[in-house]
Amino acid sequence: MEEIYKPSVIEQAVQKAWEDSGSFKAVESSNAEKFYCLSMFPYPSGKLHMGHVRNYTIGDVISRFFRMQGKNVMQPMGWDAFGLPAENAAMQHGVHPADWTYENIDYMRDQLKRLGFGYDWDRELATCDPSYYRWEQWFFIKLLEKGLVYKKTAPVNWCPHDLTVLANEQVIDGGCWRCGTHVERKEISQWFLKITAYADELLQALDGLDGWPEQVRTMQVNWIGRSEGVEMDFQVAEMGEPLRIYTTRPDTLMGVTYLAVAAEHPLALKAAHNDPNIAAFIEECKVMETSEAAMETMEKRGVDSGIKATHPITGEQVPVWIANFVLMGYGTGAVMAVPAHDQRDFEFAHKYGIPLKQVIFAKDAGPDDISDHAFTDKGILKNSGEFDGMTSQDAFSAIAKKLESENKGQRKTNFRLRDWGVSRQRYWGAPIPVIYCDDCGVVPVPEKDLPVELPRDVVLDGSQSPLVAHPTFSHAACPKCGKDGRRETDTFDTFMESSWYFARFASPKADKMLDENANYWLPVDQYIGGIEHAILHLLYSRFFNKLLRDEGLLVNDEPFKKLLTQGMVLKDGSKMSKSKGNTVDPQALIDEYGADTVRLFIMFAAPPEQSLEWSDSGVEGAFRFLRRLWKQVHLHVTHSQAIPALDKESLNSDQKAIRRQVHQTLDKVTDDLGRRYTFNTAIAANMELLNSVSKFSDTSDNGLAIRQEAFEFIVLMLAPIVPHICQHLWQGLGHSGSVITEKWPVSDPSALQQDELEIVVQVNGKLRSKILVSASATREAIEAAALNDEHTLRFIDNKPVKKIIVVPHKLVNIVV
Ligand code: HQ5
Ligand code: ZN
Repeated sequence: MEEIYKPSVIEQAVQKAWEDSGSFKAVESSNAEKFYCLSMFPYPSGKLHMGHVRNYTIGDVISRFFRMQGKNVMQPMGWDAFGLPAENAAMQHGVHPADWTYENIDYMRDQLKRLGFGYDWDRELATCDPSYYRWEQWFFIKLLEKGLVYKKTAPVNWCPHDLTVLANEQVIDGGCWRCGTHVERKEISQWFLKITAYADELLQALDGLDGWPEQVRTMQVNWIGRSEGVEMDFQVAEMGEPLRIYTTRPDTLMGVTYLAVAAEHPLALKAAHNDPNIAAFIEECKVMETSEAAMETMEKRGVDSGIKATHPITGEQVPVWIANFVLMGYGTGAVMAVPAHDQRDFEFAHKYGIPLKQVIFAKDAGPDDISDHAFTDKGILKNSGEFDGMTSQDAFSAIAKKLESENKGQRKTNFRLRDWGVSRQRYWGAPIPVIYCDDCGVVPVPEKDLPVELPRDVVLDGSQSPLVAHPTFSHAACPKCGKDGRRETDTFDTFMESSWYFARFASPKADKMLDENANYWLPVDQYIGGIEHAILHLLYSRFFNKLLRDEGLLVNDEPFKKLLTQGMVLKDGSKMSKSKGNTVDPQALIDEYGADTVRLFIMFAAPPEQSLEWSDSGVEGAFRFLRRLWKQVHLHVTHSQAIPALDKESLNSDQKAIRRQVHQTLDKVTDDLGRRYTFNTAIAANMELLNSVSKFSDTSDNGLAIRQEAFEFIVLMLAPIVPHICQHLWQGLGHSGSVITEKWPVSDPSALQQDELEIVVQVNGKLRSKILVSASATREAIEAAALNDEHTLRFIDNKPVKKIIVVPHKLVNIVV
């Protein structure tokens, strides 16, 4: 064993040995329990960020720990390779998105290998590979045939100058990111996946996900947003159809003073016919962002349509307004407005001088004044005719019942969740596999013609969609009748690819979407990733898992048994990011200190779910610890030729004490790594143990044997975290095999046994002394020992003892 710790030399040697022996190749086996550990796969954006390093180190530590515990572990890695960044890079640097992507993949793959992550690289996949997305296209067609996919018009952000659709992040202060032209709202026909058909199951099943953080489950509950309400019709004389609205507050129905409809609503278009002001307002509404965030914060504006609707209970005529905050694609495109009891309606009514009618009052004379804001609590009804005096809750039922009996409405459960729009008018994505025919309509591409490959020869200049502009891509014969048809030029949202990659990793080479190995490995036992995916990715994956199940490809209901959401990596208190210029490049640190130091620092600096503040001195400290560990082991092995066997029967109390610490530490670390995932305290315990062992200078046979055991345990316990150095130390300690194939040690009960216990002595409830008593001492013996203790006696001060309370193994309280 070398005297000096040289990480760059040993790490590469260990990595080569792993690679040569296929150490992390996972095979299906019936002997050991499987353990599928997955970290969220990266966008190949260029190089690894420290956040990736944190995410992937956590996954690797868990994988290596469970492997040592005897599990059949599978840990894969791949690339979430489609998406906008590749197109942007192409435009900025004149490089093809495919080349950019694959170059990044090569670089980042090297970085991951250099960090020593134990991936089964035979399972690697890139979602931009046609052999991957062909199955996504195949599955989409299955869903289309089942009616779980449909087309409808939906608004997009449109740049009238560049003639292109913009993603929400390409709209900056309402303007196009490239040319600054004011972005318009445009309705275009797009593909949707019917996730709402699974809304109930997606909600119910959250209860069973007890391995998920409560916070994530709550976020999904809110996102799905199940509500109980009433759907009802307001008759409109001018229109062929009544206005249908939905409310979760039917108790406020008697307080309705207007209705509001979307600018695209047929009623609005009708009103615009004879009123140029209305027509102008509708035009203005087209020039508007559509993101939920933008809708929330924009100025609420509207115009009176001049049309009246009939209140379903009072028969009153209420005005119908056209408003920019009502969207056609959302619900029915019409809402009832109760300005006295809804803040948005309140502000709108004030702005346009629409009257308010208060119908809900605080139950017990609480504040219900509506002079400067709406009263949104539930309460008691007044000004509500036959419903006066009812509670909001009773009024809900009474009003619903009345509407139902008069055929004007009914109770309805609604979901906030919308169907998932998967069309993107972009180049770098998986083509949507359908062909449009004038005679046959929408025709799916036949299975034998899959994949529909993305053409390479495109012009990316930011204007138009490259696939629309492509000379041949959109020309395709109708698969049904053979006539000239038009190929779909939209591509899939990249969340489509990340919604099933976890399953493909389990059958990566199958000549179908998934084979039986998917059911061997799934569900993922431990999933690790950022909280930013708490809603969309994790919901879409759960949805896809259910779709795959219902297609007969999977048996499980849920994809991820346990979820760990790691915290952010911060520098100087804020998130490390390029734009803030506060990033730390992992590569430079790996080069300087080695992978083990980076891994150790990142696992030591904070518990995994909390944010981690970067610290250069912390990195230094991690390196120094590894150097100290190396030195201590080196010292030990150079001073002991043959290690004598431990004679447990003849240990003195110092030897017993240090051995007890070794085995106690093992129990603690086992719990920290395998159950609590508090890697930081596991490391701290090993640091303390190393300190004690360094001070333990006993050179007797038993002393040497104890030190050998202690070092072996430390090396085994740290192996999941710093595997390279541990591999070398393991060999240094005299073992020929590889530490990754070692079994996790088990503590020796006799080592844990304690002969003497420290007991706290209180006098009148105040801590006054500590005494050592035999672990098997009787109550009487403990009392006697306490009354003999000189500190205790000083505080008793010859006063008569009234009572002695003994809490076994813990304390004695003497009352005087
Ligand atoms: C982090 C950072 C950067 C990253 N491809 C998607 C993705 O988020 C994942 C798909 C399953 C939808 C974490 C991030 C995520 C993982 C990969 N990370 N800090 N890719 N600065 O490359 O913590 O939370 O952006 O779990 O690394 O991130 S990614
Ligand atoms: Zn046809």
